[in-house]
Amino acid sequence: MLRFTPSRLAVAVLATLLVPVAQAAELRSADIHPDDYPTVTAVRYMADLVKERTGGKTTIKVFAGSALGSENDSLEQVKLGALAMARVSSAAMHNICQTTRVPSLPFLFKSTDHLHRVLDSEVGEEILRSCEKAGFVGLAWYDSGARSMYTRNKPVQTLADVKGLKIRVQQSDLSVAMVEAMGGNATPMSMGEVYTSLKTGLVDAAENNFPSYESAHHYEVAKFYSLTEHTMTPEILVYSKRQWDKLSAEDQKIIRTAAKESVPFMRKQWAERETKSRQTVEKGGAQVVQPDKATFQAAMQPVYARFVTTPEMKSLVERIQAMP
Ligand code: GTR
Repeated sequence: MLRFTPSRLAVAVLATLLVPVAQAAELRSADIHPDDYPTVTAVRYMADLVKERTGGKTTIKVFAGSALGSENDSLEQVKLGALAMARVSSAAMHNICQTTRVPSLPFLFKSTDHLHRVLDSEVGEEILRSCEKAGFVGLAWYDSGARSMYTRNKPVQTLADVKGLKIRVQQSDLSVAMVEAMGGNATPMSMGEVYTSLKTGLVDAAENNFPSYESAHHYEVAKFYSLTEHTMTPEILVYSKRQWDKLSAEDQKIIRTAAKESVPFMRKQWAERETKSRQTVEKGGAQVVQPDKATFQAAMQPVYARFVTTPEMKSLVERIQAMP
């Protein structure tokens, strides 16, 4: 009679099937910016912390330079759970998770310090948490400075100069409303289309911070940068709720903590990059103009009436305005 004697190999195979082995996971994160941009270096910094703290078990690979598509494409993938993370402008979340509109409201923050205090406070956390029901775990806010208007043909010195200009804006109702309140014709499109649109004259103007104006080469085709500083829309790092719910509590904690720890790193990089980018664009021929900001601010007031409508939004705005 044949007797089955398990070989050593069979025992080993059986053991691996029965003993739960910690699975190595490579998470993917998307960013439209190039490798050296502070949002990208910050997520890579976070990735190093996660790798170290999980003993190499969990790694995060950052796909920079729009390798995974536009911000809207990435958010769709994150929502479906096909992509773990995306670093996007919070404007890309405006129509998905309405409270993210709050920190983009025009002329809301008194200073960069005020912005940091708000984003680091319970208000910032509340807004991040509010996106979970839409399928996004908000991990952190990153800096994005202030956005200002830049034009191809003539500098914007006063509000009257904006009238009738075709201006590219981010794909958000609030971004459209802000430019319309200034008297411009808003043309929403993704960041990847802006350079060509400015170059060919499809639009007359766009608006962004110095680092994006520089790294996307917009300054080469729209030379007048007017310091309207009308919004301080921050960047946001979101994680797929679908994927999040599959993580162990320990991994969730490691990822959350590492994301938070990447914030001071990012802020330092950001401050340096803002200065450097301004120098680069000025050397490259851009003219920086100081407009009459008060008229811009006054023109934006109707935007509050239209977008700050729910008790939740009103309370967030009041708490921000009351913060030193
Ligand atoms: C940049 C931001 C990007 C992108 C871009 C835009 O400041 O970092 O994520 O949203 O603006 O204007 O589309």
